[in-house]
Formats: sequence, C-alpha cells, structure tokens
Amino acid sequence: MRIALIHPPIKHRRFSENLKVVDEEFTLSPPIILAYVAAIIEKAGHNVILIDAHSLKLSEDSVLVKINSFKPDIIAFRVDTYQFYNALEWIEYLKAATGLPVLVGGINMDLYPLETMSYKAIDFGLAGEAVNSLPAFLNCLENSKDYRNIPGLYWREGETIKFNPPLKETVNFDDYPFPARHLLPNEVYHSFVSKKKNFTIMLTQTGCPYRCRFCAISAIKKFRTPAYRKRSWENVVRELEICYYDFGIREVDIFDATFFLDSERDKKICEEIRKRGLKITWTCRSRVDIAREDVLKEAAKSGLRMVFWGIESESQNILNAIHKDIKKEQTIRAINLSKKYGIKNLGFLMVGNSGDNKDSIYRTIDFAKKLGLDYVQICRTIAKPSTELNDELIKLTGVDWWRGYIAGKIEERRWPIPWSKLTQEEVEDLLKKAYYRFYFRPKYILKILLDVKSIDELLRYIKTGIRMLFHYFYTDVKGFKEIEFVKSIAHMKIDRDEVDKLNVNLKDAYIVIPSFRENENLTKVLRQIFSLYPEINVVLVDSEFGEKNRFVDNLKVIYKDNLTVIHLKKHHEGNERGYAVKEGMKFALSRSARVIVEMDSDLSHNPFYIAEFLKYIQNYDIVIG
Ligand code: B12
Ligand code: SF4
Repeated sequence: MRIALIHPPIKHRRFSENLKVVDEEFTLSPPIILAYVAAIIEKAGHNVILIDAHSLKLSEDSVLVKINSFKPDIIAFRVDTYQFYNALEWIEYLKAATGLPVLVGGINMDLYPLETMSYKAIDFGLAGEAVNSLPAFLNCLENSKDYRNIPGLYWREGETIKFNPPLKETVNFDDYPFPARHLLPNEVYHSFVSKKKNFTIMLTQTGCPYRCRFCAISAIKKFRTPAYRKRSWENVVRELEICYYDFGIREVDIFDATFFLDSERDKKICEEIRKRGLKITWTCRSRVDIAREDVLKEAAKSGLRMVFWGIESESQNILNAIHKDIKKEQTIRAINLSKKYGIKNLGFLMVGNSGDNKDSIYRTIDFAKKLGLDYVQICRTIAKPSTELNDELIKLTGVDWWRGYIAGKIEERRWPIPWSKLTQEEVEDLLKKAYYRFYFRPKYILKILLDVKSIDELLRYIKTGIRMLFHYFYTDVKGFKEIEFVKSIAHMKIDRDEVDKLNVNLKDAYIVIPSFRENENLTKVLRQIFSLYPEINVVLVDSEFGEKNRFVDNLKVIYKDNLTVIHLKKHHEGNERGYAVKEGMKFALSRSARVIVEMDSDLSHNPFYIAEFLKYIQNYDIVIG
C-alpha cells in the first residue's frame, strides 16, 4: 500500500497557553511522532511519504501536487486537540480534491474519538498506539476489509460509526523502529534557543510519573499503561549515532517530559556520547528536585547546553496547590548546580494558578531574575484536556468545553478559569508584563547579544524581540471584545440543542449558499453547518462563470446527499449573486422546502446563528439578520 502522511501548518489558537508570538517563533520542530508512524508503516512493508507542510510552508495546492505524484491509497494525519481544526481544514480540502480515504490517529483520538469521527471527511480513526494496530489495519484495507479485530479502530458503516476498544497496554519503547528522519527536511528545523544545525528532537521516554494538576502529560496514564516508559541507554545512543552520521545532526533537543529520572541510565548515555565522539550539543527538560551533581557534571561534558526546568512559581502555596511537589530551595540548588557546570537554564513559569495575583507573579519574575535564568517561557494556566484541572473546570462550569469544541458545538475562545480570582484580561496583562520585566533589561539584552553564534540566531532574536514589543503595546483585545460580544448575546442561546425543541424538521430546511470560488472558506462553513445540524440540506450554487469549479463537486464526496451543487450556466454581468440565490431557492422550493436560509460562504455569516433564524421563523415569514 502507499500512504501519504501529512503534517499541516500549526497555528496559534485563541485558547493557547502561550502568547501568539511565542507559539509562532519559539520552535520549528520535526513532527517526530509522525516520523515514528512512518517508520512503523515502512517496517510493515508499505510505501510512505511524510509531507511536513508546516516547516516547509507548503500550501494545500502544492501538497496536492505531491500527493498526486505519489499516488497514495490513503492519506493520514495526526490529530491533537489544540490543532484539530487546522488539521481538519486540510483533511477536508485534500479529501475533496482527491477523493481518497482519510485515516487519523493521535491523542485526540484517545480523548475525543466519537467527536473526531463525527466529521464526514474522516473515514478511519485509530486510537491507541499505531505500533499495535496500524500494520493490521493497512493489511485489512488492502485485503479483507473486515475491521472487527483491529484494536482502537473507528470506521464508518453507512451512517453509523463502528469501533473496537483500543489496547491500554503500551509497547516496550525499545521495540519501536527509529523515527523515519530520512523522510524529513532535517536542515530546516531549529528551536528558538538552538545554536547549531542540523537540529532535531528526540524522545527517550514517554509520559511522566508525577502528578501536577495542570499537566496533560501526567494525565496520559488515564488511557495508557504504563504511560511512563523509558528506552535503554543502548537504544538511545544508537539513534543518536544515526542522527549524527546519517543526517548531519549536531544539536538535539531531548523532548522527554522529565529527563534525569533514571540518573544511572542518563549518565551512561552522556558517557557514551563522549566515548563515541559524537560532537553534539543537546538540551532537555527536567525537575529541580531530581537534579544530581554527578549527572549534571557528566551531562555538561557530553554537550548539554541548557536545561528547561519546571519552576512554575515562587510561591510555595501555589506550588502545593498545583501538586508540583517541589520546594523553592530545590530550585535554587538545581540552578546553581547547573550553572556551576556551565549549563544554561530556562525556567517554565505560570500565570493564573489558583491563588495567583499581581504580587505573586511579580515575585516569581524577581525570583527568575535572581536565579540568573538565561530564558523564561511563561504560560497562562489553562485547563488542558483530560487533566485534573479540566475535571475541575467541568465540575465548576457544568460544561465539557474541549469535548464541545471538538464536536463543533462550542466556538473557539479562552475557556473560563474559575479557580482564579484574576480575569482573563488581567492574566493576559500580567503575562505580558512578566515577559517584559524579564527580557527587556539592558544588561540582559547585552548578555544575549554577546552569546549569539550566528546571523540566523541574531535575526531570530531581533524579530522575536520586535514582535514581543509590538504585542506588549497592541494587546490582543480583539479576542476579548469578541468574548464580550458572545457574552452579550448569550441570552439568545446560540445552541444546537435549542433546535431540537423547535417545530422544525431539519430535513425540510435548506441552506442556500452562493459561492465565488471561496473554496477554503467553504470547507469550514460546510463543516460547521453539518456538525451543528447534521440532517439539514445545503444547496451550493457555484456562481463563477467560465471553467467549472470542480472543487465544489468534490465536496459531495464528503457530504453526499445532504449537499446539492448547482453550476450557473450563463454569465450574469454584475448580477451573479442574485441569480445564484434565485437558482438555489428555486431548487429548494422544487424539493418542498419549508424553511430556506440564505447565507454567504466567506465566513461572515456564522453557522451558529442558523439555530436563531430557525427559532424566529416560527413566528414570521421572513427573518433578516
Ligand atoms: C513530541 C511532541 C511533539 C512534537 C511532534 C508532534 C508531531 N506532529 O509529530 C512537536 C514538538 C512538533 C509537537 C508540537 C505540538 N504539540 Co506536542 N507533544 C509531543 C510530546 C512531548 C511527546 C509525545 C510522545 O511521547 N510521543 C511518543 C509516541 C511514540 O507516542 P504517541 O504520541 O502516543 O503516538 C502514538 C499514537 O498516538 C499513534 N499516533 C500518533 N499519531 C498518529 C497518526 C496516525 C495517522 C496514526 C494512525 C496513529 C498515530 O501512534 C503513535 C505511535 O504508537 C507530547 C507530550 C507527551 N509527553 O506525551 C506533546 C503533546 C502531544 N503535544 C501537545 C501539543 C498541544 C502540541 C502543540 C499543539 C503545541 C503548540 N502550542 O503548538 C504542537 C502542535 C502539534 C502538531 N499538530 O503537530 C499536547 C497535546 C494535547 C492535546 N490534547 O492536544 C501534548 C500532550 C503536550 C502537552 N503538554 O499538552 N509536539
Ligand atoms: S513533572 Fe512536568 S511533565 Fe511531569 S507531571 Fe509535572 S509538569 Fe507534567
């Protein structure tokens, strides 16, 4: 079989824990999980390509050209919760353009499988580990098409979604093939703080045995056992050698949640890096309470350049409340040890935990400055899917925000933070001030500039610095204004559930949409309409005169009988829109429509409001909004 794996562009989302500039500038990492999936596919004897559209900044059309020349039997994507709609836009576009079956896997299939599968462009979903079931699935797809024995598989049979429960047990991490880096453009990757090329990321463990309330990694144990797994030192060093010799990699960011958990293993890895003459620099993430002098000393000798420490807050009360299980003294000790061996230090800090206020946040920044940290990354506390904090959010608000969001029933925005006395605006403001207080110090700027190793790096800092400043003065108020707007019309209950209470049979309702080749928007509009009102009918009128727009026809591959596509035959100078609407309405009336809603395809009309129109049309003949 031939499989095309696509890594679509990652975009900053409104609910992100990071400032926009941080999400956009901090890292351009290889899609290592997809590279694992690619390796699993290759090992099973199939042909695979991995298209990193994010890092190569490829458009949907140029990816389409690549797909068409590779001629795959299936296209596959990794879906997580945050980036779900970015991936879905690409899935819908490429599905419509190729008609190929689509497979998705990844953490969102573990967390919200049925909501993920509710989108008709997705044919198959795989929850759990690909290493268990992907080869079996590909075999079935090629031969028997009997999917009943593949753990974690979700598939469609007519209108119903069938599934087999995933295996919870994880596979020994040493038994994984190494990620298929030969399919990746290794020379393009970097992190905000990386100094050398080629750069890559590597996983030597998965999961984390600690219990921080806000952390999505500790929550993985809900669906994987054991969630925490580590590779042997031999296996890790072998991958490092391949990176060094085969891919010219000179800097590695070990992406484990908590490196140094197994000091003996990690010391051995460091010794072997030196013994085998691998002249690399590397970075890792860790906890301050497990820092050991002998390990840090050995690590520094093997090229450890920087550790990213989870410091979170200066306040012991806050650390206790988030179950971080560390003491301030341990932080001071770890950073001092690290500095002693010439290792740089980045601190992860948080704004908006329970008990946080302006004072605690400024004290945290002062603490970071006193510690002499080289960098900080400051995140707003958000309730990440499946975390303890998210359980609390659901309990306190009565709403499962992420599930509703993935199901298409809740619009993207910042979810409430009921555990905090701060408002969203205050958190945003304090977050920016915290960054500003740390980074915009003349002495600090001079120190960073003196340490710059390349023009590339210098440009990266200048660009990010300017963007940070811009961000500081021109706040993201738009987001808040929109939230205010949503609040102010909340009484209108823009809610799909309301429709069920109305006297409207959605099968008799028709949405007429004139389209002027607004292809990209159309996929979004249709997705929203059908996720909110699955039984409704849509009439899409392609009003562009000239060559027939095949894209709109292809959308029928996804939405089948619920979608009707009409192409206008004649050119109606300046009046295309009027004619398009007229033709759409004529069609709807010919099907005995009881309600017709006319809307644009450019996203200026929000499908959430269709429910509102359906409500008012109960009492009037025409409703205009
Ligand atoms: C490595 C990693 C990355 C890498 C690689 C991602 C990639 N596309 O390949 C990079 C740095 C690029 C990355 C980026 C981001 N990440 Co990330 N990442 C991780 C991390 C640290 C490790 C995961 C791991 O150990 N995987 C090991 C592999 C072997 O196991 P696995 O992930 O479970 O994958 C198996 C199955 O899920 C399945 N599978 C996975 N993908 C697919 C695809 C197909 C087609 C199939 C069939 C199966 C399949 O098979 C795999 C192998 O058995 C986790 C945290 C953690 N420790 O778990 C966060 C994590 C997954 N990332 C997360 C997030 C939020 C992001 C970002 C959105 C962050 C941002 N603000 O931009 C971005 C964008 C993600 C994207 N769309 O690519 C969240 C996801 C939360 C959620 N519910 O959405 C996590 C849990 C971290 C967190 N703190 O919250 N990430
Ligand atoms: S130590 Fe880090 S990775 Fe582990 S649970 Fe806490 S925050 Fe998550």
